[in-house]
Amino acid sequence: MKTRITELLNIKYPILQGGMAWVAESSLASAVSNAGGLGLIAAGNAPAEWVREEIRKTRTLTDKPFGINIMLLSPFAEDVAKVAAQERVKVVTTGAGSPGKYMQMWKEAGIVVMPVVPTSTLAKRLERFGADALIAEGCESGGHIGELTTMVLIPQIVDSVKIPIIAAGGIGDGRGLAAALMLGADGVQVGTRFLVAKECIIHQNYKNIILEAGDTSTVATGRSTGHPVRVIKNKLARMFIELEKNGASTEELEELGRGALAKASKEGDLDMGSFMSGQIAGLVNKEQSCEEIINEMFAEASVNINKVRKIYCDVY
Ligand code: TUI
Repeated sequence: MKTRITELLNIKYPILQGGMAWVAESSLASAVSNAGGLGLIAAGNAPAEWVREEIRKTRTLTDKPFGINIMLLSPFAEDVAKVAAQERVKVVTTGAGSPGKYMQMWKEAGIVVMPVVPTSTLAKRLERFGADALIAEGCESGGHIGELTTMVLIPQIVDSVKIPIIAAGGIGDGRGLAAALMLGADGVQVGTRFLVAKECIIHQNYKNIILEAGDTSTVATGRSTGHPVRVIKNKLARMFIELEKNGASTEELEELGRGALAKASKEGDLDMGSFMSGQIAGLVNKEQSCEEIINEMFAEASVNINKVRKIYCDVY
């Protein structure tokens, strides 16, 4: 397969693994890259030295390109940004903010930079700043989200910039992949489905919660704080929403959320963990290797694209 993304990243399939904090480390990233996609190590809120170690570990596990995802709300974002340049990682993706101030440093280090954007205004700004491609992420995604859905966001961003667009949010199988290509994307980013990958090291309770989820199992919490986060509905999510309804302060809400990602991914704490997940969790119902996931998605997309092509060839 050849798209502007496979060419830019030198990968076999135009698929990226989402930069999932407390989830995406060397095991998952190397497995996705070895399967022909682009694996990512998620820096999340981790210190820069952890990120450096994971980069080095990943290099021992794959000789294929991989990247790191920098969460710009992290207190260590600046240090992680420097580690990316020092280690000369091939690719950096960013989330939860604008990476404008780091762009020059990364470009000078020869890094391919692909920020996540939730609007076409930010897309245009980051294209001007020198982004190589953009990940347009709809609010079907898990974790920190914007306002717009993937269906409306992708074509509008595709029309507003010249650089390639990777679609994210709500893509979990070959149908979603085919749809994203139809909307004008050159590739896709997948998070939720990789949560249940065999090479993903999260607690089995987290995997089970995703495998058992239905279409209405997630909720966006934290709209009142200006940082909405999509999670699986559980005791913590309900407490959070209740507090928000009663006008709790940002500090109070932050206190409740502190450490909750680790409680989900490391301890599998079903009540008090923050199980970030996209709305597509309802169709994620089997554990597979990253290679099986990627091969199945591209085979399924091909069948669906041919089905639609046949209908159109008969008519036009
Ligand atoms: O970043 C994500 N998803 C994430 S980050 C995360 S860790 C976290 N934990 C607790 C609270 C908050 C985060 C979990 N999931 N996705 C990419 C993404 N970026 N979605 C939306 C955005 C975004 C939002 C605003 C990107 C840029 C932006 O810019 C605002 C500005 O500065 O113009």
